[in-house]
This record gives sequence, structure tokens and C-alpha cells, in this order.
Amino acid sequence: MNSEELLAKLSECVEFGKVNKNAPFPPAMKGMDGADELTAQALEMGVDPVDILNNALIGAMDKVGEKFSQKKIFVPQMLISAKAMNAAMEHLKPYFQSGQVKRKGKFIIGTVAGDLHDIGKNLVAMIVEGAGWEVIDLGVDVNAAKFMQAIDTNPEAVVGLSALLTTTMASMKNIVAEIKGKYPEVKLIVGGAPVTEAFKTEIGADGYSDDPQGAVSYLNALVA
Ligand code: B1M
Repeated sequence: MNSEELLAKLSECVEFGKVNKNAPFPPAMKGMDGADELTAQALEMGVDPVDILNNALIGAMDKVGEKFSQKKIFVPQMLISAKAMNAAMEHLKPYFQSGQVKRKGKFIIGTVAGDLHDIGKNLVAMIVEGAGWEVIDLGVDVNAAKFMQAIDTNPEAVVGLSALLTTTMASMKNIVAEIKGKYPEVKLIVGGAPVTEAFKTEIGADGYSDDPQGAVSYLNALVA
């Protein structure tokens, strides 16, 4: 298999939720290598981790989202795809985190209250950490009180909020208002699939990015 074929196969594993070779699901792929093995093979072959992410994994999750919208698949299939994506991400993590020699500052990140999506947030955390920032990851379903507790202990930190649901964009708006009300000087960057530059401006956040690299650029500009 050449690297293109390998990435196509990996993408299929994430799309259909084939986590690893031993996984019995999906039955049609029984006994075949899964996301776990194929990611390891791609890295061994010398494929750039960024290409693995962009050309195999993210596209697969987009297809999963499309099929969910069209009611061709349901939550369990989305979950198993997320599990396959996470199996792949475990291999990529060390590459994204390897630039952490000196710290440029602190970055608190969380997925906002009511929202349990963490794949994108984890990616942002990983890549920001790799770019030399100390990352304090509060996890998912994080309310304003939890963000503010972290700010109390790390008043110099920049704060990142992620939201994947249109419903939790309202939660993001409230959290930004609460944080800005108490800590007007704290810089807030927002992101996540439904979030836009216009929404950032509307809710009074300071930064917006639609991908992890943009978050890094925003953070680095603050300490340049
Ligand atoms: Co959900 N889900 N989900 N889901 N899910 C979406 C988001 C959805 C678009 C699918 C669809 O309908 N097409 C839809 C939202 C629709 C909407 O609001 N308009 C949806 C829905 C409806 C739901 C439920 C309500 C389903 C239900 O229960 N009926 C439910 C909600 C649960 C909850 O949160 N309360 C739900 C549940 C789930 C699972 C748990 C099954 C699972 C999540 C597992 C997990 O995260 N551990 C899941 C999944 C996997 C998805 C999709 C398929 C994939 C999300 C993902 O991981 N993408 C998603 C469809 C889609 O996005 N294509 C969908 C890959 C990831 C790398 O991208 O997270 O966008 P993303 O992150 C990007 C950028 O956005 C950016 O950088 C990342 C890398 O490029 N970014 C930032 C993210 N945060 C950032 C922060 C920044 C900067 C950039 O600065 C701070």
C-alpha cells in the first residue's frame, strides 16, 4: 500500500468506526487493521502527522457529520467514529506536543457548558502545547464558574472556549459575558465549527480561529 492508499484506508476506518484490528465493529471490516494500526503504519512510512490529520482524519469526521445530518447514521455510530479518531490521535499526540521546551505563557481551554464534543478542543490544546504554551485543559461541559476558578489561579492566562453545537453558542456567549464582567483584562479566544468571526465580535470575545494553527497565531501575537 502506498501512502495515499493508506490514508484513504485510515479515513475509511474513522468514517466507519474501525478502532483497531481486534475490534469486532463494523462486521464487514472484521480482522482488518483499524485506525490504531494504520496511523502507526503511516507514521512509520514517514507521512507527515499534519497530512494524516488533514487528509484522513478530519475529512472522515466531516463525512460522519454529513451522514448524521442526513439521518443515515445515529449517535452510536458517531461515538464509535470518535473512538477511532481518538485511537489515531494517540499516535499523533507526541508529534504535536514535541515543541514544548520553553513556555510562552498559559492557555486555559475548555468546551463550554452543555457541550460534550472534545476532539477539536483536544486538537487545539495539543497544538498550542506543541507551540510552547502551558495548557490547562478543563475538559468538556465547562461552566463560567469553572473557567473563573482557573483564571483565579492563573490570572495571566489566555482563555480558549470551544463550542460545537449551535445551542451551546448561547452558553459560550454567557460564559464570555461572565468572564469579561469579572476579568475585563483577560484575553478570550473562541472557536469550534459553528463559531464565526462575526459571532466572536457579537459576544465580545477578543480572538477567533477556525483551526488550531490560527489559535497559535493569535496567542503568539499576544507575546510577540
Ligand atoms: Co455531535 N454534532 N452531537 N457528537 N458531532 C455535530 C457537531 C453536528 C454538526 C453533526 C451534524 O448534525 N451534522 C451536530 C451539531 C448541529 C448543530 O448544532 N447545528 C451534532 C449534534 C446534533 C450532536 C448531538 C445533539 C446528537 C444527539 O444527541 N442527538 C449530541 C450533543 C451532545 C452534547 O455535546 N451535549 C452529539 C454528540 C456527539 C458524540 C458524543 C456522539 C460525538 C462527540 C465525541 C467527542 O467529541 N468525544 C459527536 C461527533 C463526533 C460529532 C461530529 C460528527 C464530529 C465532531 C468532530 O470531532 N469533528 C460533528 C459533525 C462535524 O463536525 N463534522 C457533530 C472533528 C474536529 C477535529 O473538528 O470539533 O470542529 P472540530 O474542531 C476543529 C475546529 O472547529 C477548530 O479546530 C478543530 C480542528 O480543526 N476548533 C477551534 C474547535 N475548537 C476550537 C477552539 C479554538 C479554535 C479553534 O479556540 C479556542
